[in-house]
Amino acid sequence: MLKYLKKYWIYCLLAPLFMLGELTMDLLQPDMMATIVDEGVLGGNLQVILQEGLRMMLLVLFGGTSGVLCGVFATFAALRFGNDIRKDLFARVMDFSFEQTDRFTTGSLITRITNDVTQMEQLVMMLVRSLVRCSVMFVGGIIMLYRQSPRFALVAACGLPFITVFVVFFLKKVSPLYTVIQKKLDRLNSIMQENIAGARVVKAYVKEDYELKHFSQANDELCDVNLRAQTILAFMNPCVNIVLNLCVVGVLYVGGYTVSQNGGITPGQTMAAITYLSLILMRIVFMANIFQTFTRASASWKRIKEVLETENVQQAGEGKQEAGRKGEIEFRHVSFAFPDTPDLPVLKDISFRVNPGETVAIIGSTGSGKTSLVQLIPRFYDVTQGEVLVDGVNVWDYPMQALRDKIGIVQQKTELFSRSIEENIRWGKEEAKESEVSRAARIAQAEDFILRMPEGYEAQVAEGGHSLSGGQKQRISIARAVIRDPEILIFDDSGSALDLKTEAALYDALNREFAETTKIVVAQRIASVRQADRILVLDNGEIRDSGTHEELLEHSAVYQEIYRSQMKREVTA
Ligand code: TTP
Ligand code: MG
Repeated sequence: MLKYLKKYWIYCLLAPLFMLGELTMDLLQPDMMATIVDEGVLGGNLQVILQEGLRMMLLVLFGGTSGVLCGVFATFAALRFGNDIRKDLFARVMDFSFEQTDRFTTGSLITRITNDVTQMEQLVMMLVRSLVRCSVMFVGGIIMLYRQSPRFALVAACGLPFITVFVVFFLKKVSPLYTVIQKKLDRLNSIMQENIAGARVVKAYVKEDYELKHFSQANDELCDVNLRAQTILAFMNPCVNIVLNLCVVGVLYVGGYTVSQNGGITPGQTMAAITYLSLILMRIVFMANIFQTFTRASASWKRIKEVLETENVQQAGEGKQEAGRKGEIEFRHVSFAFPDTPDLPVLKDISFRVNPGETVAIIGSTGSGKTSLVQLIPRFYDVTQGEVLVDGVNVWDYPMQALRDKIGIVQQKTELFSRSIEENIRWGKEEAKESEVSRAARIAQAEDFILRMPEGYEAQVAEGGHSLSGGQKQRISIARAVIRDPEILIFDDSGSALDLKTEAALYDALNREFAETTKIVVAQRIASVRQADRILVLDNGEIRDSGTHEELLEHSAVYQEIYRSQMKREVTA
C-alpha cells in the first residue's frame, strides 16, 4: 500500500500540515470565548470584546482556508492513489489466464476494482485528515482543558475509560461483519452482472420474477448484514453520550462549586471547559469511526492484494521460438481436463500433425471436445499431459505474445466491443490501413452487409453485439482474425450462423487469399468440412478417424453416421 502512497507523499504531508491550521482555530476559539465572557461581558470591557472578536475572526479565516486546502490535498492524494490501484488491478485481471478469471468470478473482480478500491480511498482520506485531526484535537483538548483547571481534566480522566470500554466493545462486535458484507456484495454483483448481460434470455423465458427473487434474496442478505452492523453501531452513540453528559454535569458541578467558593475558576472557563470536554470525549467516537474505516479497508486491501499478487499461472517461455513463418502444428499424446474438474478428462491421448499451409477440419458431436482442443494451441488452457508444438517448438517455450501473434482464432462465442464496425475489425491489427480493413471484410464476406448499412464501417456495434445478427457478428470476428494475417487461422464453428452459400464463399476466399496459411476449421456440418485437406473425427475426447471426406465416407463409421443423419435432414427438408 505504501508503494502506491509514496508517489503522492507531498500531498500526504501538506494535507495534515494545513489540518494543523484548522485545528489551531478549533482549539483556540473556546479559550478566546472564555476571555470575551470573563473580561468583556462580565467585566464590562467593550475594548476586550472588540479586540478578541477581531482576533477570532482572523483566526476563523485562517482556519477555514487551511481546512479547504487540507481537504483539497487529501482528496487529491486519495483519489490518485485509488486511480493507480484500479489501473494496476485491471492490468492484472487482463493478464489472468482463463482459469484464473473463472476462479475469481467476474462479479467478485468487479467488486474488487470498484467497491474495495473506494474503501481504500476512504482510508487514505481518513489517514491524512481525520487521524491527524483526532489525535491533535485529543491531546490539544486535554492540554487546553488542563489550562482552564486541572480539576476539569480530572473529570475528563474519569469519563475516558468508560467511553473507551464502550467503543472497544461495539467495535469488536461489528468488525467481523465487514468481511461478510464484502462477500455478500460479490454475490450480488455476480447476479446483477449475469442478469443484465443475459436480460434477453430472462425475458425470452419470462423469468423476470424468478430472477428478481434470486436477486432479492442476495440483496436482502446484504441488507441484513449491513443492518446488523449499523444497529450495533447505533447503540454506541447513546452510551457514549450518557458518559459525556455525566462528565458535563461533573464539570458544571466542579465549576459552579469553585466559582461560588471564589476558588479561581471563572464562569467563562467553565463554559470553555465544557466545549473542550466534548471535544476530547467525542474524539474517542471519531477514533472508533477511524477504526471502522480501517477494518473495512483492511478487509478490502486483502482482497485487492489477492488479485495484485496473483501471477498468471501460465509461465511463458523466453523466446526459444524459431525464426521464420511456417504454421506447423503438432499434438503429441495430449490429454486435457479443465482445472476445476481435474478428474473429468475432456481430451484423451490426442496425436496429430498439421503441415504448413494445410487445412484440417475437426468434426464431432457437441461436447466432444473440439473447442477444448483448439484452445490448447494459443494456450488459453494448458495440457494436462503430452505436448502441443507450433513450428516444432512446445507452446510453453514461447513468449505468450509471440505465440498468440502467430495465431488468428475466431472463437465459438463471438465477442464484439461496443465501438464502430471498423474499430472492431481493426482491433485485430491497430495499424491496419483502410484498404486492409476492407480486404479483411471482403474475405470474411462481411463487406456487402456493412456497406448496406447507412453508416457503413462507422456503424456502431451495440453492447454485446446486439445490433447485429448472429451471422453478421461471426463475419466481423472472422475479419478481425484474418486482418492479422497470421500463420495459423483457427475457426471454431465460425460458419455455424452462415447459410451454406455464404459459408462456401468464405472458404473459397480464404483458400484463395490465405493459401499458404495453416487453417483449422471446427464444424458440425459435413458441408463445412468436406473441402478440407484432412478431417479429424472427434468422439468423446478421442480422435476416432482421420482422412479426406471420401476416405472417411469409406471407412469411418462415426463419419458415415454424421453424414447419413445430415443427408437425411437435407432430404426431408
Ligand atoms: P467443448 O470442447 O466445448 O465441446 P465442443 O466444442 O466439441 O462442443 P460444441 O460442438 O457444443 O461446441 O466441451 C467439451 C467438454 O468440456 C464438455 O463436456 C464441457 C466441458 N467444458 C468445461 O468443463 N469447461 C469449459 O470451459 C468448456 C469450454 C468445456
Ligand atoms: Mg465448441
